[in-house]
This record gives sequence, C-alpha cells and structure tokens, in this order.
Amino acid sequence: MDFTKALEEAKKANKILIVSHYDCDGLCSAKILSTALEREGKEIKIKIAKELSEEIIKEIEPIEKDLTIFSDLGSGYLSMLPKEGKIIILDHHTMEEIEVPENIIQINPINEEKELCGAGICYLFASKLGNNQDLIDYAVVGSIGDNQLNVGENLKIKEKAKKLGRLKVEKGLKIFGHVNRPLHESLRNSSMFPLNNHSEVVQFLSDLDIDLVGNGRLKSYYDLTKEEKGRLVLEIIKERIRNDFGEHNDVFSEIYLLPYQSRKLIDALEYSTILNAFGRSEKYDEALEMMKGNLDILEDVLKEYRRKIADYLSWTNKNIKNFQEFNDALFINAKENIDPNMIGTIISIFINTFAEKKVVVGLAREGENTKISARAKREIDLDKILTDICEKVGGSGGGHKQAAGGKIPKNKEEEFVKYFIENIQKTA
Ligand SMILES: [Mn+2]
Repeated sequence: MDFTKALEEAKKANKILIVSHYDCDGLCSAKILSTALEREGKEIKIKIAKELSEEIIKEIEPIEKDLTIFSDLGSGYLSMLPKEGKIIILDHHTMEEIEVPENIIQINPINEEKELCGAGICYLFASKLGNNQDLIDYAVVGSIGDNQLNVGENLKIKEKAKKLGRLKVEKGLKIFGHVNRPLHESLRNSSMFPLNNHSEVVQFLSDLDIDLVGNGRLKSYYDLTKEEKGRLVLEIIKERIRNDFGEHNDVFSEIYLLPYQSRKLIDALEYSTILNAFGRSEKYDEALEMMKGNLDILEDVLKEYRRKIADYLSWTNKNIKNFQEFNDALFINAKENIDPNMIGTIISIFINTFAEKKVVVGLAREGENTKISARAKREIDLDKILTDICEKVGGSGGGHKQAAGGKIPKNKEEEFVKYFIENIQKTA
C-alpha cells in the first residue's frame, strides 16, 4: 500500500474531517487518525456513520474543511462521494467497480489482494506520518472487532505490537471476560465448562480453595494467581472427563492483553466488544471520550451492555440444541430474541469463546427483514457467500472473508440457510 500521496495531502491540510464507521474497527480508525493528525497540529472534526448515505453526505457537505478522510468505509460508495474537495479513503471493504474519481485517493488492501482491517490501514498511515507507535493498540482492537487479528496483514500488526511490548498474548481459559467479569459468571456462561448452575459453579470453586472475592470485589480469571489458574484448568479438565465433554484443547483460547491500557480496557477482546456496544447504542462521542481515558462514561454503558450480552449468550446456550447445524457450521436463528444491532457481537463472542463450530451464522429479525451475521475460524469466503446468497433471496450482503453480514426478507430465512449449506458442501 502506497501512502505517499495521502501523506502529502494530509500534511498540506489544516482542517481535516474524519468520517468513520460506527463499529469497533471504525471507532479505532477514527481514534488513530484523529490522534495522529492532532499531533501534527491539525484541526480535526469527526463524524461517525452507520453506513454512507446521501443523508450523511449532505450532513458533512457544509462542514468547513481542507480534506476529508473516510476510514473503514467509503470504498463501496465511490460514486456517491462529493465530486469536489480532496478526499482520502482508507478502507478495506469491497470497492465499487468504477474508475476512482480525480479528487479521491483510495487506499484499500483488496487492491493488492491483502487483508487488513480499517484500523490497521489507519495505523500504517499514522506510523508514516509521525511517531505514533502507541496507537498500535487500536489497530489490534480494531482487527479483533472485525475478527481479523490472525488473518493476512493483521498478523504483521499483531507481531509488531508484541515486539513493541504493547500486546501480550497468553494462553488462557476459553471464557469471555477474562479481566472484568466475575470468574464464576465467565465459567457458568462458557460452553467448555460442564457445570452451568450458579451454586454448582460456586461450590466447584470453593472445593478448589479459590476465593470468589478479593480486594473487595468479585474476582475475575485475571485476578487469580498463576498457581490458582493451573489448579483451575486441571480441575476443569477432570470435570470434563467425568462428564465426557469433548476434546481438551477446547478448554483454551488466546488472551490478548494491552499492558498500557487501564485495567478496564486491558483485555483487547473485551475492549472490542465495549466499543461495539458504544457503537450499537450510537454513543459515538462517548466512545471517543472513553478512548481518551474518561472511564466514568464506561460504567453506565458497560452495565447495560453486560446485561444484554449475558442475556443473549445465555439464551443462545439454552437453545443450542434447537439450532440447525451442518458439518462445522452452526445457524443460530434468534428470531426476535436478540437485538439485530447486537447479533454480530453475539456471534463474534460465541465463536471465540463457546463454539466448537468453525462457522457460525446468526439471524435476527428487524421488522420485515432478518439481519444476518456470519463469522468463521477457518478458510472460507463469507464475503462472497453472503454477497451471492443474500442477493439470491432478495436481500443484500457482504463484508470480509472471516466476517460478513447482510439483510434478507424475513420469509427467506430457510431458503438462505439452505443455500448456505449448499455452498459449504460445494467448497468442502
Ligand atoms: Mn472494518
């Protein structure tokens, strides 16, 4: 990716408008760009958008600026963008197939058949602009938000972050909320753990001599000593053997820690779901404030977000036997039971912490439509599959290879799943 022209334009401009996507990757992109450009003495305005529309374009038109940077969005809407004024696009979404207009500089890894999340592109841009190595935290969080950390160019960002000491990768229990969720709750909600009744879990921990409370608060996995963690893992494996509970590798997952962030944001997976929660509740200014270190805002949004996630995950686990599966794919049709704004978040957490499945597709209803969200942990092209079959059933879809989404008419859910299964059969 060649940033030369984009850097030239950025250096020339004084007033810069950043238009970014509302999800975790987009918010991280906005954070990286605004911080790096403010360090250059630029005057920055930020506009966060769910998607680009004529309405958004009208809203940004009157804003005074020398340059507009679209991050984590824009490539799909080349013909909709203003014809006047300098524009830089730093995006990784599928590009509209027209000749790029003269006023636009587009940087998109797809052009080089590479995969890199929006925040990753913004980080590369920022690292060429100045000394912005600290901003790599947000490239890591953004790539986790898009479920891309271990794919393509994102892997290079991951390695760089490790080398800089800004990312620690540890092997730990496959649970959600390593740092900020009470351990007994994380265990109870994890499908790798055979016990799911509150008092059984509490008893299990007390038999292990692990205190639930420490320093006046409920302990999380992160609060355990190394010795306690070891004891816990061993007992979990024994408990799984007693219950005849599948492969023992399923007990572990990687934990991503950002040692320079405050404790509440130190777990990059938790950070990414927090940002998605802010985005889904349209609390964009609050999200950017929080990323500046104002953690007071976090509590309220987090409380609500935790409750919702926990409810949705427990609903999903409770109903898991009723969902359709095919080989390593699982179809979670939540109907009206999961907020369509949050189905993507739920599927992401689910595939990272609970599922033994390598492909998980979520469906959640929104009025007359059904929102689709798909995530994969193996080679597959979800972008292509969803683009094709959503259109086939009268909707639209797309995204990335490992994470994609779409919208279809409500009465086409069965047909959609049928086509999806046919697709897996073909490529298996
Ligand atoms: Mn993205």
